Amino acid sequence: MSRPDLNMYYKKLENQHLGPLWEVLKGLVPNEPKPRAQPHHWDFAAVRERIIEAGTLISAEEAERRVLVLQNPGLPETSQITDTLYAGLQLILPGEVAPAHRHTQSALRFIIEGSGAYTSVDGERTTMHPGDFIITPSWAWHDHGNEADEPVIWLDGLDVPLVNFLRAGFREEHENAVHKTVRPEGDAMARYGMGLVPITLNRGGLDTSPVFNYPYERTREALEHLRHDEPDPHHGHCLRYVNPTNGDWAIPTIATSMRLLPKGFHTRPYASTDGAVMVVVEGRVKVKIGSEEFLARPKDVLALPGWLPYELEAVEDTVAFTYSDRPVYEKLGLWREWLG
Ligand code: 1HN
Repeated sequence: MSRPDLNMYYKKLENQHLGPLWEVLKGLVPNEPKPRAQPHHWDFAAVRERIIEAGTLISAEEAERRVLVLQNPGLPETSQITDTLYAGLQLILPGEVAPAHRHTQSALRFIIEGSGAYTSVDGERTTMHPGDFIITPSWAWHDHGNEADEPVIWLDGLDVPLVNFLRAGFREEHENAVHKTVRPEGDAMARYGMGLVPITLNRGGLDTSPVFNYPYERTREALEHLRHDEPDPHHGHCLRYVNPTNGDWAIPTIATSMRLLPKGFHTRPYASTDGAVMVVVEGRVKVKIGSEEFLARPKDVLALPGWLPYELEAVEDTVAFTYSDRPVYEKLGLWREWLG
């Protein structure tokens, strides 16, 4: 039905920077979340070719960070893997340095391939191994380097879309490409990662876990011990990475966890308001997200949009890492889950 009177009225409103709520109300306040992100699977073997090719075209120093962004097909040109998260795959070749900078966005590195590169966080280095979960806290100086003899590839996960939405992004370049080492490797682990913390630590703890490398070897061992339990019907054997100073998630804006799914185990359908990114570490797993199905292998990455039910079926014993922005939803009273 054409309403010339209304259309003329809307023109007048527009000129005065006004708008009729009744035209947009249902979109502003949906019955339930409608993520723009789509379920997606990145096959690592295919992506790896493009990453190695990038290594022949641009240096880490020139690129500042040599990264291929995982772009969700439902969110073109946003550099987003879900509606609120960023993901990219970074390559550093032997002898290269990715120069020191800092920003208010929090970052995680999940090591995919290669050993012996390091990342330095506020002057302490940690050596990377596949499966390690490494943290760069908000506003911490960080640079990466590869003093080993093989390429190293990791997944970067950041809260970039969220920080940009909040207009809270700040960055600085360090005057030196490589931050000077001020503490020996292992210092943070010794102080905070052994079930002990300094007696002088404030009881409220620290926002971000001071343990900035959670080595895969230890995570894998912990999961192995859970095998004699019944797996949780929705999560399998799943452990969350914890900030030892306050018991909260290791990063204040990003939840991280690692799960073991025994061969043949099939999770019940599960959905939650937070969007998530999954990386397969070991095994082979059928992943059903909404109405789409993928077969995922080690190093493959999956985008799990929020509020879309997913199921996992382990074809072999499977280990998978997941990160999401659940802590933000929780802190804002917006976290909901659906157990199918
Ligand atoms: C960043 O600082 C790194 O430090 C990687 O390695 C990816 C993506 C967006 C913004 C900052 C890094 C990034 C990033």
